[in-house]
Amino acid sequence: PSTVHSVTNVHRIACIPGDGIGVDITDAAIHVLNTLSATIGGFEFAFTTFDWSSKNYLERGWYMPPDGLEQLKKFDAIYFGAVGWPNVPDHISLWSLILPIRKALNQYVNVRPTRILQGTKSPLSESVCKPSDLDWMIIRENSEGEYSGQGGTSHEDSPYTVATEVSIFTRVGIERIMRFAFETARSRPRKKLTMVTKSNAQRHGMVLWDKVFYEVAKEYEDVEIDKMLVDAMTVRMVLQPKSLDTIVATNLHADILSDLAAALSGSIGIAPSSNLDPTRANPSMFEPIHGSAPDIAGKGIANPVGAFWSAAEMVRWVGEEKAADGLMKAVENVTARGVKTRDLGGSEDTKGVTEAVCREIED
Ligand code: GGG
Repeated sequence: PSTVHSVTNVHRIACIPGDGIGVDITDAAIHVLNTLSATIGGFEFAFTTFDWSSKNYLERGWYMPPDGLEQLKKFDAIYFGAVGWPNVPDHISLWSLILPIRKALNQYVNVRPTRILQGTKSPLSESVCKPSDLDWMIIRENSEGEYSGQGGTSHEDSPYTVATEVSIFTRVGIERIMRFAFETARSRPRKKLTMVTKSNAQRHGMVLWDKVFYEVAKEYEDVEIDKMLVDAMTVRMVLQPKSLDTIVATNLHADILSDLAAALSGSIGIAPSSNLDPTRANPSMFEPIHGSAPDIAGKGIANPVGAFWSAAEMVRWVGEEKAADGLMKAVENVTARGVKTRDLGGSEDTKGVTEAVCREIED
């Protein structure tokens, strides 16, 4: 008799639940991912959880141990919950955890897809935005710009305090994000890329940003392009959502625009993000875009959909395309049936939505 060998791919995942509802939704995501691998078969996840949080910082004085970044390099991907807690200044928590990880692991692209899921609604009226009108792919530069961390403060605690926050834009940094954005736009049906800038007021970095955009555009003649100032862009997102498809913007601009995008698609609770090292030399990191929401932390009512969508993007990145599609289909079947948390107009809690998604995967 012949022996049948079944091959199981094991994907090593570092989990950093972080703070507040980050813990609630990471638990939910792990449960769903385990259900997914057990149901589909052929792959599994080996999760290692790291308690790198503001609680840790308040008790021990550090978020990550000194070799934390080296530890993360041993994994295939990182799943991140949220960071931020009332007793720790936000710039300390961000600069102790999430920003060093993005920078050290060369995650220079942040991808933020936005669309209206079945059974959910945009706050925009139907005359402006039918469900199919809002389908955007926001590409955020994730390594430099306004988040370069350069600057300083002098004459502190005096009326003459001076603080500088230096935005750094490099040709290499701009070129690589533009190429990623053009490739993304080319891969989508509409082949359309809108570049966001503020080069009328910011006359150095943003002018270089524009210049490199038009240079790279010459390599992508099949992609339709346009340019928007960031202030006008907010208006266009609200009044003409259908006119947009792929969007590329700086670290700060895309951070702000993607929160607006999430709200226009129904709730910030559904929005996913992928921090990618496209070279794949380092693990990429997947996290919902929402923060730690201390006011509802531990109450079991956080919306886990952004966490599931981020998990689906992670599953796709590690090569399990079919499973990723299956997970997103399960999530949308659940929202379509009206099983939703309160932010989406439903009455379910985190556990109710999570169990419903698991049952949908198993069916
Ligand atoms: N899960 C995302 C999170 O914790 N976000 C907190 C935040 O403000 N992040 C800033 C950023 O994404 O740059």
